[in-house]
Amino acid sequence: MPFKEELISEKQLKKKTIISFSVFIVMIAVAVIGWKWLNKQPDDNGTPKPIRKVLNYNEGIFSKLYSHNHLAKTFPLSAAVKKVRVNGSDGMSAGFDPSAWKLKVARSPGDTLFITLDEIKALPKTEIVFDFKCIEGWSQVTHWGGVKFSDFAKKYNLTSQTQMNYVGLITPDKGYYVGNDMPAMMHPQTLLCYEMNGAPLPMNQGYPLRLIIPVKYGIKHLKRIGTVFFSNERPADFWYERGYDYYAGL
Ligand SMILES: Nc1nc2c(c(=O)[nH]1)N[C@H]1C(S)=C(S)[C@@H](COP(=O)(O)O)O[C@H]1N2
Ligand SMILES: [Mo]
Repeated sequence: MPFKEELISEKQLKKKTIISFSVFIVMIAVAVIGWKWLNKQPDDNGTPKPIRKVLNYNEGIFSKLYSHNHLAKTFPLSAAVKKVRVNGSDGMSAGFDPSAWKLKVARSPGDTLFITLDEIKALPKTEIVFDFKCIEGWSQVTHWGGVKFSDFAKKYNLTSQTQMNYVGLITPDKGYYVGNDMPAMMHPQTLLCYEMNGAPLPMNQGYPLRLIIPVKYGIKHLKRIGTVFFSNERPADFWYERGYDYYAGL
């Protein structure tokens, strides 16, 4: 078919230009008004309410999609880096006395266990090499050792506690705290971890005990656990209060 050139008069061209430009201006105005509106909305844990609604909706989809039979990918020992990055030191204040440390487990009101590191080390040890992912955009294949939280729960008869919806973890100085859903805590790769690269956890990596929860982003891997408690409501969460997603699943 021969190419038929469409001739547009100068007048038509002008009209088209005006229309395009007006559409552009209207779009900018909508964006500006929308942005202003969003910023005037009430805050829900560090995020305007409409955005929090979207986050909660996404969370619902992901928590249904990822049954906790799904395992994080693991790697051979040789893939683990020797120089492990240190990220975040909230709740790791200098006054900490490791010799006095015991893990505090609040089973129920008036029923609190205090467990020593040696008692935790006496439980069956599990090791994992996986890709540790931080929400800031970096990841690193790292090697950890400790006791599965599920084995720990069995040993200390936390049967009714593990039927609750959440586990809260708090540093001894209360400066960092997270809440994790029970399926993620009872996941077979979730560890109360006391070793990194086959050696005791370094101080800045959470000595004596940290959480390793490979189905979640780094923010949920609380370093230096002081207290563990159980709840049906969401425990307070440091980064949730600063606008991040509560679930932070992978
Ligand atoms: N107590 C405590 N735990 C923490 C943090 C923190 O600031 N304080 N930061 C978290 C974040 S954002 C990440 S990515 C990981 C980093 O663990 P690493 O320092 O062993 O690499 O720890 C998590 N656990
Ligand atoms: Mo992180």
